[in-house]
Parts: sequence; structure tokens; C-alpha cells
Amino acid sequence: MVKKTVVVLGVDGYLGWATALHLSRAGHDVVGIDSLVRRRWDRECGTQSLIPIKTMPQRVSLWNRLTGRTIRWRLLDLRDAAAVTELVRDVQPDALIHFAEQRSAPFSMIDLEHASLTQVNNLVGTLNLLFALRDYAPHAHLIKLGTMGEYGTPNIDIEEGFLTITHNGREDRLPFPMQPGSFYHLSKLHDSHNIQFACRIWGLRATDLHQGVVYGNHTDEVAMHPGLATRFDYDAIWGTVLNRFCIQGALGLPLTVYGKGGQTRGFLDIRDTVACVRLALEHPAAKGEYRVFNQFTEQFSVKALAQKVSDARAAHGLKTSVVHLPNPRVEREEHYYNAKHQKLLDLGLQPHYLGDTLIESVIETVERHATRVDPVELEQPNVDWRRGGTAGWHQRAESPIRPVVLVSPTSKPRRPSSAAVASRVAQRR
Ligand code: NAD
Ligand code: USQ
Repeated sequence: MVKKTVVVLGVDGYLGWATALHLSRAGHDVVGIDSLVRRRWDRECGTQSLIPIKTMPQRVSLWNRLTGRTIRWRLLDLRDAAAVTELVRDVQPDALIHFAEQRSAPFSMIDLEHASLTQVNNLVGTLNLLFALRDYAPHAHLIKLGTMGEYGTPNIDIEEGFLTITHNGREDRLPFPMQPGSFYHLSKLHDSHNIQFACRIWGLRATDLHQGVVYGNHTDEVAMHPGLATRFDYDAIWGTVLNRFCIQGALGLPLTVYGKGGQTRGFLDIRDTVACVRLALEHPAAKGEYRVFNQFTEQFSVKALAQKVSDARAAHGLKTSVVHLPNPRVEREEHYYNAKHQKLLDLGLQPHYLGDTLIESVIETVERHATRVDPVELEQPNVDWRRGGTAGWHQRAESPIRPVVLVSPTSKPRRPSSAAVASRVAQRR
């Protein structure tokens, strides 16, 4: 392996932190960048990671104590063009891994302010990077986290970025037709166009990882110490579907399938996210090349996922209920879905497939942190695609916190202590 200098943008986030640790342990020199804005958005929404996460200075210093490796941490907002330029000029990176975006579809659908914030944050941040690369590091490899949601759910097979089309007797390889399903997903598509254009006109090199929905919270590195935990979202705005179902199951709450539940998406374990990014890093795109890898390992419908969680619990004699709520999103609920995902396998990816062990390990994690759960976040969605944020999407200053009763395979039902409830009420305020 050739040691590389890598900038991880969005290092304080769910995937950025786990990836920074993985690359640092593999021997790469990692610089970690974040504006910490996600912690602010959590305060605005009244949400918090299920697993407590340390501050960035605490995390990097613990990593250094445990492994002797250094992650160079810098507080930086990607919207600040001068700061981004200075970063690229000073660090002279071999590669940049760009996770630093607003990544929630519901957040982007709350209202005009949040749609606009999402698109400005994501598009301007990426544009600042592209111009800084053009001027100060045109050789560097940009690895950008895109999303499978850029494609939507077409009634044909989904290719990896491009489709060969014959039209009126002529043939060309063109970008795959895209139909994103939220202002967030649209921001990813707009980024993809900007990156592809920059590669074409300036000869930059980029890999656009069209990633599916990620689940799980353990990688080898994160598991080394509780202080290295990465964030774990379960609420209605930031929580992704399988993580939510595992937590709902652990608490004995119904699993909330939106609509008919035939919505099918690509999924992957967080251990595969970090492995895929490393594969892209160690097999860079060529100069001027813009390539797309579809980054997921399996596809499931939402109702099939609910069934998997129910089955994992049934193995321990526990019943799980599933409710079909009116779908707050505008999306196809029954559709054809067959997305290719060969390129990362060809580079050597060895997938971790979804099994009962993973579901049980997530449920165990939930048990350990059950006193931090706000069950209101697990009952109903709070952003509707047609009407926007419903009452209660943001911080509910005066809302009472109801005690959580844990119903799980491995522990006895228990309630949080009154001190824990008081601290949650205080946090809400
Ligand atoms: P996250 O919200 O946990 O982390 C994103 C981080 O980026 C946060 O720490 C935030 O503070 C930072 N950030 C945002 N805007 C910034 C800015 N302007 N300047 C500096 N830092 C900024 O999200 P995540 O789940 O880790 O997702 C990371 C990336 O992966 C996102 O781009 C997302 O679109 C993509 N992705 C995530 C998933 C998933 O299931 N989590 C799936 C597909 C794609
Ligand atoms: N869903 C439910 N019940 C729930 C939550 C979600 O049925 O309680 C359904 C949604 O309606 C949707 C599907 O589950 O059909 C996936 O929703 P999600 O919230 O898990 O994922 P999504 O909004 O698509 O966004 C997440 C990440 C985003 C990433 C995307 C990958 O937040 O950053 O880009 O997954 S993808 O879906 O492939 O576009």
C-alpha cells in the first residue's frame, strides 16, 4: 500500500469518523475537517445521537493514545471559499473524501429555508472544493459521497452512472437518467453534474460513490473503545430505516413502515462503507476521469426489512408489531428495482450481508443506551413531502419525556432513572 495524505471532510459525522479511523489505522495520513454544523442541526431539531459521542479534540486525542496515530483535526466550514483554498494549498492532499453535507431528506423537505440551506450548503461546499483543486491540487483524487437516491426508481435496470443509448440510429454513453426524490437527493445530483463538468473541463479526477442506506454502528476501529463511538441516529429526521426498526423493535414499539412498504433501496453495513472508500482511495480515478460506483451490497423492500427485524426477535420468543403509516413521502411504494453494483466487488470488496447477528448487535446497543431514547421520535414521521414540517419537527421545549420500557431479548424491562429523565428534559430545554 502506498501511504497517502487524505483529507476527510465531515469527520465528525456518522460515516466520516468511522472512515477516518479506518484509513488512519491502514497507515494513511489523515486530516479531518468539519464545521460541527450537524451538532447544531441536532439542537434545532431536538434530536441527538443514541450513542453519546465525544468532542472532536477528545476523539482524536483518544485515538492517538490508543494507537499512536495522529488525525490532524481542523474546524472548517466548506462554504468558506478562502478557508477551503488555504486547506488544499497547505495540505497538498493525494485525495479528499467528501462526506460534509446536509444528508437528511426529511430535513430538506421541512420548508423553503431548509431546502435552500441544504442546497446552498451542499452545492457551494462542493464548488469551493472543485475550484481549490483546480488551482492548487489538480492531481488530487476527489472521492465524493453521492447517493443511490439520485437514480430514483425507474422501471429499468439501474447501471453504474452511465447508460449506452441508441437513438435514431446513433449510439452514445450518457449519464443515466436521474429522478431524485427530495431536495436533499436533488442536491447530490446537482453536485454530480458539477463534479463531472469539472473533470471534463479541468482534467480533475473524481469518484462519485452512489451509496445506498447505511446501517450498523460498529467497525473494527470504532469498537476499540467506547470513546471512539460514532454517532447513531434513530429519530424521524436523521434516523435511517433499518436503524429505526432495530430501535423500535428493542423498545417493543411497532415498526413504522411508511405506506405499502414495497419501496426498495440498496443497503450496506457501515463496515462496507469504510472498506469501499478505502478501495476507491487505493485505486484512484485517472486524470480527467469522472467515474461512478454504486455502493451498496443488497437490496430490500422496507417491508422485507421489517420482517427481518421481526424474525430476529421471534428467534428469542419476542413478538414484534408492524404498522403501515400513511406515507409522509411522495415515492413509489411498489416498483421494479434492480441496481447494478459490480465495480466495487471487482476491486475486491468482501461484503458483510445483513443477518440476525447484526440486527441483534444493534438491538444490544440500543439496550445499553435506552435511557437516551425519546420514544416520540419513533412513533410518527414529522415531515411531510406535500406540506413540510408538521408541528413537532423542531425542538419541543416543554414536551414531557415519557419513560421508556425496554423489551428485548437480553435484558429485563427497566425504566430510566429519574435523574436520566430530568437530564433529558433539561437537554430538551
Ligand atoms: P452526518 O450528518 O452524520 O455527517 C455529515 C458531517 O458533515 C457532519 O459532521 C456535519 O457537521 C458535516 N458538515 C456538513 N456540512 C458541512 C460544511 N459545510 N462544512 C463542514 N462540515 C460540514 O452524515 P453521514 O450519515 O455521515 O453521511 C455522510 C455523507 O454520506 C453525506 O454526504 C451523505 O449524503 C452520504 N450518504 C449517507 C448515507 C447514510 O445512510 N448515512 C447513505 C448514502 C450517502
Ligand atoms: N421509511 C419507512 N419507515 C421509517 C423510515 C423510513 O418506511 O420509519 C422508508 C422511507 O419512506 C424510504 C426508505 O424507508 O422509502 C428509506 O428511508 P431512509 O430514511 O432510511 O433513507 P433516505 O431518506 O433515502 O436517506 C438515507 C440517508 C441519505 C442517503 C440515502 C441513501 O439519510 O443520506 O443518501 O439514505 S438512498 O436511499 O439510497 O438514496
